Amino acid sequence: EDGYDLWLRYRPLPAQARANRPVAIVARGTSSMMQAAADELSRGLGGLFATTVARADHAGDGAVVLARIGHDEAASLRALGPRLGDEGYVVRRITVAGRALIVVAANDDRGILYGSFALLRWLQTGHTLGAVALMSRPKVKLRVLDHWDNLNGSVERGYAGQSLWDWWMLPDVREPRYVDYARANASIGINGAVLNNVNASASSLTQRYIRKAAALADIFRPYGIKVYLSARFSAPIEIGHLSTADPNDPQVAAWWRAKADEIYAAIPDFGGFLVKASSEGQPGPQDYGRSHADGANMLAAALAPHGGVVMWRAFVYAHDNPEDRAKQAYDDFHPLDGRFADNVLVQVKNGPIDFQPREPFHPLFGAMPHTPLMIEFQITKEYLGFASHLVYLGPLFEETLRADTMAKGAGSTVAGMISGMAGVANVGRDRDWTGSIFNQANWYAFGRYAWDPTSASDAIAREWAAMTFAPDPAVVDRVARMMAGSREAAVDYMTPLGLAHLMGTDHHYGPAPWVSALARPEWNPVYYHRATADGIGFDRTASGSKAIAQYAPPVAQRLRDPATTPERELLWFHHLRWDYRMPSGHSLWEELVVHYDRGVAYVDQMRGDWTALKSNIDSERFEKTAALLGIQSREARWWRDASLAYWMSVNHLPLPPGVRAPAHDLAWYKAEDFPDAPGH
Ligand code: BDP
Repeated sequence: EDGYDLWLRYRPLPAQARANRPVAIVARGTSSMMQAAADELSRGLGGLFATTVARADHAGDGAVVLARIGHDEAASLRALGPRLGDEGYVVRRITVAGRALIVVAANDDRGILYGSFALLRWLQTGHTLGAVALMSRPKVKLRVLDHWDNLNGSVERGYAGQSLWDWWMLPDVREPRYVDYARANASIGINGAVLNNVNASASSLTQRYIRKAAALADIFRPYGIKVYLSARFSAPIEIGHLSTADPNDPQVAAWWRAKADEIYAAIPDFGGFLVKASSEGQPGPQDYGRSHADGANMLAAALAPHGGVVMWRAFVYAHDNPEDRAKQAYDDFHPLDGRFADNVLVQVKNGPIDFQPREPFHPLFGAMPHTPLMIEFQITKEYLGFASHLVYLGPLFEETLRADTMAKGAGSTVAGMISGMAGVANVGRDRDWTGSIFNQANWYAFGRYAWDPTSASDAIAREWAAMTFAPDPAVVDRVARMMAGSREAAVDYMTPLGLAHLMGTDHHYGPAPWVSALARPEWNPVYYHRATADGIGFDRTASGSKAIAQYAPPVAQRLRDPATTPERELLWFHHLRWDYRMPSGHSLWEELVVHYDRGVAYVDQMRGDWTALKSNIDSERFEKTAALLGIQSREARWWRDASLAYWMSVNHLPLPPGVRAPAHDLAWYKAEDFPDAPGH
């Protein structure tokens, strides 16, 4: 097995679980989505029960029936309709006219599609058909993958091969892989895909590329996935031959209206635009002295007649913000609350800097009560060891989503205030899609969290492990245990106690806390850690950048004092002396060392766990994962050693007794280079 089948493997269930066999699949409807659901059940149930489960018109005893709620075999479920809303489903074993049926019902075909996948998941995770009783509806409306794919086939921050989209061959060649991509997304409830990089090329909005995007939209449609495009703000100049892209210029607005009309003529259910503007050198409204709201609303007006939305990113920082990069998004966007059009969502990264192994929640959550917000997570592991390190992101998603902004009193969680969730995709052309088997879990977990942001990461890990390997407790327990602490381990060996942005220049691979000479201050790791002979950390209190004032008063109050700041975020908010006393009794320096060593030890433990699973896992997936864990174990040590060597060169402190010295001197680590690193 090479991992191509993801979590949709449908290998035969153990014999005793195959007792109650489904005999046929009956679809009460002819839409392409209903067909997709029935086909998936036929494939899935056929595989799981090691038999052929054919489509039929008559719902005999033992059939699986797909029906709209209140109709046909789902007539008796009518009362559940209001509880399912859009996209929700119910799967029940009911008796209709003396026949025992499994009914998958929903208000819409999308719900039936999701219910079908839920039924398969139920079986794949070791439950029996006879006991099925499922009901669920998504808590978040927009559940979107953002592909940072370029038109030349490369993927920004992609570590799983080239782009899935073969722009050259599209729209004519419709690879089966596109369908499998859509199936995988539908199985976890993802309902949108932004096809191209946020650092967008205007060409993606030309007629040539619209036709190609339309072909993908046609393939994805039966799976409930809408296509979106990243729009380059200066496209009216580059492909429209106007002299300006000023959002207040009527000609510019007219150009975007015509462009939207053209796109909708080819893709009637086009989702809308994702926009990175006035950010990291991208063109935007600020080039013309206009605000983000002016820019977003102009695009929103073009899409509104067609029902499309604008996902406007709040990832902005500029070189003339000398004080603290972490503050800028809030400073730019908070004053605009309530000024965005109804079909604009402001898309905010989970933390205020940039997808670090750990960040506190972004202060815009809770600060934009009159603006629909989307949260953006990175599924691809740009700052987390690329594709090679085993880092399960469930706990990262969970930590941010459960964070209490206190904006409207206790319980104002991030999860409760989002209208959409975007994940920067980690998929590419690798046979296993994501560069490793365990990276598939991050795609999976993202979808499950987008469906229900109050999910528990451990439950998702267990589900994924059962589907991906086997619903055998011996396998699931061990795999889930490996995953559970893997993100914390990466934080420990890379950026413990609230440190951030210490990675190598450009590629963001490996340790480089010493880098200090890059043109813009906020590109340098030293800007973030501020280590001196006296202490370490970024003072964001009133005596420093005052960034904590961007949080609601009860949160800010807690962050003001290092003693009440969560330890995991300590050096994010405070600059402390190396001999600062930690609750453990250790000095800050000793505590840092403990964390580095803990991270390394966890990786070794994961290796041990994996080795113990050898007889339970097919050889191809076993061997590749084992090799990657070997890389991770070496690189966790490298991170630890390079970091300690550097901190010691700054603080001149000895290592605590009994602690292993770095394998090399600092000069050795500084000389490391990675000409072959993706993204260099
Ligand atoms: C950073 C990436 C960069 C992206 C940028 C973004 O390093 O490649 O373009 O975020 O989100 O994480 O726009």
